[in-house]
Amino acid sequence: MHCKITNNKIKPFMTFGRMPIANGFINKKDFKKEYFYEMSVGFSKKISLVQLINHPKPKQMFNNNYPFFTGSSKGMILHFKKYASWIKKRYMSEYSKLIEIGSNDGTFLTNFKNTKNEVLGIEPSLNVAKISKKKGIKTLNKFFNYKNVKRLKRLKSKVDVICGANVICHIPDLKSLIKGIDFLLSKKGVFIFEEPYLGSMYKKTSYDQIYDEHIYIFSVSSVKKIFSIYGFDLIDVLPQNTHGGSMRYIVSRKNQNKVSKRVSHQLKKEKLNNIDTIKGCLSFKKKCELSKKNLLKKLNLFKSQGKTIAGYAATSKSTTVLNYCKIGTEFIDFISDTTKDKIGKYSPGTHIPIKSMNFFYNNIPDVAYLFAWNHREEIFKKEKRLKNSIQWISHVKI
Ligand code: JHZ
Repeated sequence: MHCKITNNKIKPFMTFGRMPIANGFINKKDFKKEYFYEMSVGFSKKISLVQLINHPKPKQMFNNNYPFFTGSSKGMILHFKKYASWIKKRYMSEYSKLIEIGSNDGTFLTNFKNTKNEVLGIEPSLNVAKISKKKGIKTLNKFFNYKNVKRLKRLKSKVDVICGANVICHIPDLKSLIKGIDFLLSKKGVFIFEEPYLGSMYKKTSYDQIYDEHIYIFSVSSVKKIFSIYGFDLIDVLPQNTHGGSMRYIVSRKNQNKVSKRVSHQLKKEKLNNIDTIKGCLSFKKKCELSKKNLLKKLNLFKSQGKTIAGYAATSKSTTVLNYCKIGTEFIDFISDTTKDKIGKYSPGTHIPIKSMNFFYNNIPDVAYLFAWNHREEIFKKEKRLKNSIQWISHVKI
């Protein structure tokens, strides 16, 4: 077991058992050929990085029927609008060039319409890339890696901003990603990305951030160490509320931009909370085991009281909760979701039927498991009418 970046030995610290593809919502006829792998996590001491030990190949996950659309949350649409205007103000001028890695349905890049900026989205899943193209956004349907990027000769050393959100942790070969960034980025250019934050995951015991697509759970310590190997500085960090607690990282070529005090401040905080050592991993493992025990106790109690339970939002994260805790239709009758591509299918591994939101409103359960706990404000606002008549639960505090 070796670190995907340093090739040093890594310390496995927890297994979640047999896992299917997190976004592999499945038709009944395909149950028998469902793919599983052992989902374990390890810690690379040299770069303080939490990473998956085994995972499916990127093409198994980011295929032409990828069922996650960034625009499925109003809160995220607003977040990306603000993110875009922050980037424009801080790092761009009238004619700057920008590339987004994993541009999905174009939710972020649409904010650059009606500007003179040259923007390009790079997105491997054809179905979502098509939506972005329909919005008039220039989109390259490819994985962002050095092999594909070096073909963009016209943009060599010309791009002022390369960015991504909830996507860099999806890329197993970070070396190739950074080589691609090195090829495209201008001398003073910046690479900005935001991802679920290890510190928030530890704090909330939100172990459902770990699934096949999330190969790495980054922290300020790990990002600083990874990029310094390749001649880049971590110049700023900004905590975000999105996805249950994320961190925005800003990286640039060595000694080209001033390093903000926020970096050393966050590093100190991480040291204090054992986020940069195996100690943090081991206490997280204990908290996960306790969380699983408590959740099963709670669900068994509801069932003994004859209560009905349904899931709200068939998130990728729910695949980890359901498979790790072994929760199937004996507990949860159905999960309702707004995504057309998921409705009518079954949850990966545990085969709970995925239904529409109308089905939920016509079959109001006694208890709703909020799998999209990260969107709770948006959802509770929308479900005001049901907020107090249903008992809402989750494995994290909601
Ligand atoms: P949401 C995905 O994770 C996958 P998921 C990915 N790997 C990642 O990193 C994050 O996003 C960013 C439904 N929903 O955003 C729609 C409702 O039904 O927590 C979607 O199916 N009603 C790229 O899947 C799902 O939730 C609602 O009101 O864990 C999206 O869940 C809302 C707001 C969402 O991401």
